[in-house]
Amino acid sequence: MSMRRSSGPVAAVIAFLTFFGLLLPTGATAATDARAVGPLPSVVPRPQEMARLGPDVRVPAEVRVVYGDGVDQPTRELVASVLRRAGARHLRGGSGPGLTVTVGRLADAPVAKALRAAGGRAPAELPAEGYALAARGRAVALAGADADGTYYAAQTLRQLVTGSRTGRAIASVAVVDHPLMPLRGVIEGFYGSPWTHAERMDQLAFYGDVKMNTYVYAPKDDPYHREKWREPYPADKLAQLGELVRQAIGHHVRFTFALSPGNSLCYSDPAEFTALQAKLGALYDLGVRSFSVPLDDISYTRWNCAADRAAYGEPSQRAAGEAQADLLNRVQKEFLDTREGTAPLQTVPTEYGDVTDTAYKKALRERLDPRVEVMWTGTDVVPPRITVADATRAAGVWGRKVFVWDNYPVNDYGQAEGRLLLAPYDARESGLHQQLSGLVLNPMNQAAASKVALFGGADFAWNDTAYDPDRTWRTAAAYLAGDDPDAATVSALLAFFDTQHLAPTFGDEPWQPQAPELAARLARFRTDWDAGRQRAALNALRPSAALLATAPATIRADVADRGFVADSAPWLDALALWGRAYVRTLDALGARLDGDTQRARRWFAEASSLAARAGRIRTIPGETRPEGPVRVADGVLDTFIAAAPGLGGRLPAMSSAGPRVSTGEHRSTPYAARHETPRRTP
Ligand code: LTM
Repeated sequence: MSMRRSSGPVAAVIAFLTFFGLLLPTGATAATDARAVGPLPSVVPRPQEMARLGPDVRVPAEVRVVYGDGVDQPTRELVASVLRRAGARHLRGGSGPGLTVTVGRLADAPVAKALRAAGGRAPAELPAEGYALAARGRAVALAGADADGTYYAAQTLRQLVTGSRTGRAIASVAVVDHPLMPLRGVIEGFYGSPWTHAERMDQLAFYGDVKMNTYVYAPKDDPYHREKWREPYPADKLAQLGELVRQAIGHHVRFTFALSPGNSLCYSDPAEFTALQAKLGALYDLGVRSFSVPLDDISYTRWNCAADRAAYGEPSQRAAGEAQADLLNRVQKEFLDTREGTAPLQTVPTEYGDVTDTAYKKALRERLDPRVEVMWTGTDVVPPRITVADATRAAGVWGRKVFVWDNYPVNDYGQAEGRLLLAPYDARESGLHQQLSGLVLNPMNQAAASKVALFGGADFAWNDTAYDPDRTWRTAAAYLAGDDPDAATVSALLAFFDTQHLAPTFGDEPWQPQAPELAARLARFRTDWDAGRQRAALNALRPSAALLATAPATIRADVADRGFVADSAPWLDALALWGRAYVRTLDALGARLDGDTQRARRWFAEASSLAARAGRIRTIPGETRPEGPVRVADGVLDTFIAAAPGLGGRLPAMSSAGPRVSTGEHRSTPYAARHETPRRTP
C-alpha cells in the first residue's frame, strides 16, 4: 500500500496501522463520515453491525458512570479500567455536565433511553450474550441483553479507545452485536505437559477479552482426569481448580470439567458410577456447573470387565455405543438433573473424526439423551478444512447439531514436532454457525503462543460470516504486543508468525503452507535475479532479511505478553541465527556481484555455519511433546541459504520441495485402527 497521500505524522500513523490491518478501512461497517475522522479500530470479534456516528468522543478527567440494575462487579471493573485508560481520572455517579457513561441491560428503560440519546439503535430484542453500544458527543451507553452481553459491551468499549498515551478518545460508533455460535472457546485436551495454573489463569482472562465463553478442562496428562479418574484430587490441586472456577466466572467463561474414565471403566459396575459421581460432585461443590465425559482415544472393541460382556454381549462397536450411551444418560439424569444450575452434559465419542455412519454411531444416535452435546473434530483428526456440508452430515449421523473440537493449533503429534503453529485460524467455511452448536479449539502446550490461533477461533465462532483470517491475525499481533503497540513490534511478530505458518495434518500434506510471505519474496527475488536484475533483486530482499534478523530481539524487548516470549524462546533463538544467516547470504551474493570472490566465499561459509547452529536448537525439554529440533521457515529459508552459493545461474524452485513434515505415530495409522489399541502418546 502506498503512503503517498499521507500529509503528516497522524496520517502516516493511520496509513501504517491500516496497512497492518489494525484499523478498519472505511467501507462495509464504517459508514457515514468515517473519512473525515479516520478509520475505526479493529474490533475482534468483529461485531455484526458497527458504524461511525461522528468524531471521536473526548474523555475528560471527570466522567459520570451510571449503572443500571444487575451490572456485575467484573463488568464495572472493566468499564472503570477502560475509562481510566482513556484518560478519566475521577469516576463519579449521578447526573451532570460532561461525559456520562450508562451501563446496564437493554430491558432497563433508562439504559435503552441513554443508548438512543447516544445515537445508538435499541433493538426490541437481542439474542443471548448480545449487546448494543453507542458513543457520541458527551454520551456513551452500553446495553446488554443479559449480564454476559453487558460484559461484552465493555470488552468492545476497551477496543474503541483510540489515540496514544498523549491524547486518547473513544471512537464514536453505534454497535449492535451478538454471537452466531452459542458455545465458543477452548478445550485443554492435548497430550504432554498440561498448562500451569498461572497459564490457565491468564488464558481465562484472555477468553473474556475475546468473548469466548467456554473452557473445557481435559488435559490428557493430568492423571486425575484420565488414568486415576476414580481418585479425588489432592487438596492443593482442588484449591487451584476452585481458583480457576472463580477466575472463569469473573471473565464470563463457563468452566467445564471433563473426566475421562474410558480406559479402565467397567460400565455395568454400580461402584464405578458411584466413584464417577463422587469425583464430579467434588467439582460441583467448587462451583462447576458444566461437565464433560470424553470417550476419545480409548479402545472400544474390548471390555474392561466380564460384567460388561454379560450386560452388553461380545465386544463390538454397537455394544460400545450402547454402553457409552447408558453411562452418559445416567450422568445426565442422575447427576446433572438432580443438581441446581447445571448445563447439559458434553462428550466426545470414540469415533470423532469422520461422518461415516456405523453401528457405533447408530447406537449412540438412537440411545443418547438428546440433550447431551457431542463434539466432533471434522472429517479427520486434524482436518484440512471444515465445510458446512461436513457439519450437516455430522449432525445427521449424531442426530443433533455437533460442536467442533478443532485440533488447531494443537502440536502434540509427530508431524508437529519442533513447530509452533502460528498461522491464522483458517479454512473453516463461512456459514458453519447454522450447522454447529459451537466451536472449541484444542491448543498447544505453549499456552500464550496459542493465543494467535485462539484469537481467530474466537472471531470465527462469534461471526463466521464476516471472518477475515488475515485481519484477525494482525489484530492478534497487536494484542500480544500490548497497549499502544509499536509498529515495529507488530511487524516483528508478523514476520515471526510467518516463519511458523506451517500447519500439519496427520498425513504428509500440511493444510497451511510454511512461510508464505517469505516464500513469495524469495520467488520474486528469483524471477528478478534470473532476468538479470540481480542488484535490484538483492536490494529488494535486504529489508526482509534485516526484519527476520532483528525480530527476535524486538519481540523479546517489546512484546507485552511475556508468556508468549517465554513459549517462543527456542524459536526466537533459532530465528536470530537464521536471520543472520539470511543477511550473510545476501552479503555474500553482493560481494560476488562486486567481484570479491574471497569475501563471498567467507560469507557463504559463515551463513552455512549459522544455519547449522540454528538447526541444532531443540524444543524445551519436558515442555513440548513431541520434542525435537525447532523448525523455522523450513523448506523456504534453509533451501534459499543452501542454494545461494550455486546461484550463478538459477536457484532451484524453493516451494516445490516444501518443508519436510516429520513423520509421527499417527502418520500411517488409519483412524479406525488407532482406536483398536490404546493410544500411544506421541
Ligand atoms: O482429538 C481428539 C478428540 N483427541 C485427541 C487429542 O487429545 C489430541 O490432542 C489430538 C491431536 O493429537 N488428537 C486426538 O486424537
